[in-house]
Amino acid sequence: MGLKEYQYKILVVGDLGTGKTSILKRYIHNTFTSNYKSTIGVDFALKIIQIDPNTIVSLQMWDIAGQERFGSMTQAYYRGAIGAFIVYDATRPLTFQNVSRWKNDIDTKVELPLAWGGGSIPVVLLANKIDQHPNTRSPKEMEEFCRENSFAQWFETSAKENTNIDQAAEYLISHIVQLEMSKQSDSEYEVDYSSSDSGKVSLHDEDRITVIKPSCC
Ligand SMILES: Nc1nc2c(ncn2[C@@H]2O[C@H](COP(=O)(O)OP(=O)(O)OP(=O)(O)O)[C@@H](O)[C@H]2O)c(=O)[nH]1
Ligand SMILES: [Mg+2]
Repeated sequence: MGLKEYQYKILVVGDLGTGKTSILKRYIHNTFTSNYKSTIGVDFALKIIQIDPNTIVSLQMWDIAGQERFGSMTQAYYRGAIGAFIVYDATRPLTFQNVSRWKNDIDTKVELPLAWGGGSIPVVLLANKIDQHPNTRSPKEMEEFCRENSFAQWFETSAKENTNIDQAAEYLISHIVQLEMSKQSDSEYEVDYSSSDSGKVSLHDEDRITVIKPSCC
């Protein structure tokens, strides 16, 4: 049996300074810095993981600057995404207030491929910086919020202390893989870099990327 490779574009969005870049740096390079260098436009990073002996998943993580706040550019950045993280800062309640606006922005601008049945992409909510401040919302409130706003799951994270970053990523990836398996049981979905629709992504498609840097870090 040949090696199957899936490629998923994952968005990381949320307000300015909530820790999106730090979460990606932790996930991909296992590093952290307290220096804040705000992302401009969009940045991206790649991570390849083997989920079983025959399956490789290649993740394109799109780190979208908080300053892009629901702006006209996000539509271009979101295109072809198959999952997302929305990050808020547990030390700054205002960043939680914008979570539903980010969710709405994603829901109105990107859909799962038609081959997967369309509909909203799975989104996982991250309450970051819990090393600095406990999440002010109880698990019950978080669950209720996620149900009402159609989040797939939520996690309390710390990029600084490496809390729940891998777990959140694993959750989202396995959720996407399950979606793909359930929707694609008849016709197998193969990665194709030549087309921009149905979740396939070309990093060189200038229609969709205005600012590209070689890596997020
Ligand atoms: N204590 C603590 N600080 C964090 C954590 N995550 C990020 N930070 C700090 O928060 C600041 C902002 O982090 P970034 O990762 O740059 O935030 P961002 O969401 O990418 O910000 P923009 O690119 O401007 O949208 C930096 O000083 C980080 O060191 C965390 O889990 N704990
Ligand atoms: Mg950033």
